[in-house]
Amino acid sequence: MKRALITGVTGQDGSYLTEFLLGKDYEVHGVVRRTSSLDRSRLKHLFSNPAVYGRQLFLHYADLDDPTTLRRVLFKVKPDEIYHLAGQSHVGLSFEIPESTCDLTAMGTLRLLEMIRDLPQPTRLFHAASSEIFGRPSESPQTELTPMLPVNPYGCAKAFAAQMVVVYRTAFGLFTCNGIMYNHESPRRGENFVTRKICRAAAAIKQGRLKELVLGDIDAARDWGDARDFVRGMWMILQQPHADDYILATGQAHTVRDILDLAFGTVGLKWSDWVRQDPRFMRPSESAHLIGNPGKAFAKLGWRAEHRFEDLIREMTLAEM
Ligand code: GDR
Repeated sequence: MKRALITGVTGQDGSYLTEFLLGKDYEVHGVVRRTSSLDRSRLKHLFSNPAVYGRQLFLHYADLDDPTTLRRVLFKVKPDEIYHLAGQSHVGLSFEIPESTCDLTAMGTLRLLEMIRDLPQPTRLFHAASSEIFGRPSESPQTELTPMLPVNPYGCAKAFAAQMVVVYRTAFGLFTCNGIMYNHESPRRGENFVTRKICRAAAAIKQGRLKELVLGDIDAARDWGDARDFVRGMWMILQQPHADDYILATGQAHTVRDILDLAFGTVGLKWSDWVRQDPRFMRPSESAHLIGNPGKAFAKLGWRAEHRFEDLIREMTLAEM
């Protein structure tokens, strides 16, 4: 039985990855912050299953900004694979709290790399990097070789962390990999991200619980995929004979307007009757042309995004109903 350790286990990706790895017969260890909210709703169904929790799934308290706690967990668990998903993941918020974003996302990853370097037994690391490292890229779609040009504090933190993952791989020979992941969504997406915010609002307006939806830039375009495809990609990246970096993306761009069309269309409403734009939700600098070329992941891993964007937005809206 392989043993996996997941940071950020209570998040959208952490919860799907936990299910995926349990399905592959892994022993799964999740790291949770003692200070974080007790919202573990995404994993509740597993915690309440005595055949799983405490037998195949375990939780440990540790914190990326408290290295001793994390080191202790690493030495105790001795994971074969580490999936590093934790961090402050909201781009808009990173303009408000740049220092803690960088401390957690950039320095937190470096601290983890330092611990892995000291481990007596070898382990494999997957780091959840982001398309935001490209910011306003010189080419579109982007590949693993496109230069990093982040335009927000979150992107800078991820660029630092992703490059450190490469440094530790090349300088110290560690099995450390980046998944350069484009946006990926699901009914478990956090409520502040635009897909979930829209799907939730469409359902609430339809049911008379909300009067309007206030958004930022509705012409913004992104490469939106399905989180369940992405966690499969994370695992595939760590099963390769050699450590490497891979873009995980659909290769197709949609706009916020497309999400509005699909979500409000699902509940039989015209979004323009209910949506208002407000500078409050506009970002001081907006990333652009973020479309990923997943060709390497397909050629080397056999990975591709299987879910369709249209089905995903409909599913997310119906889940809110
Ligand atoms: P993003 O996701 O910043 O791409 O980062 P988000 O859903 O927040 O924004 C997507 C696009 O929608 C525009 N937008 C709004 N966004 C939010 N959150 N709220 C609004 O009201 C709104 N109106 C318009 C944004 O400006 C943007 O263009 C996500 C995160 O998961 C990161 O952690 C991850 O690294 C990247 O995707 C890839």
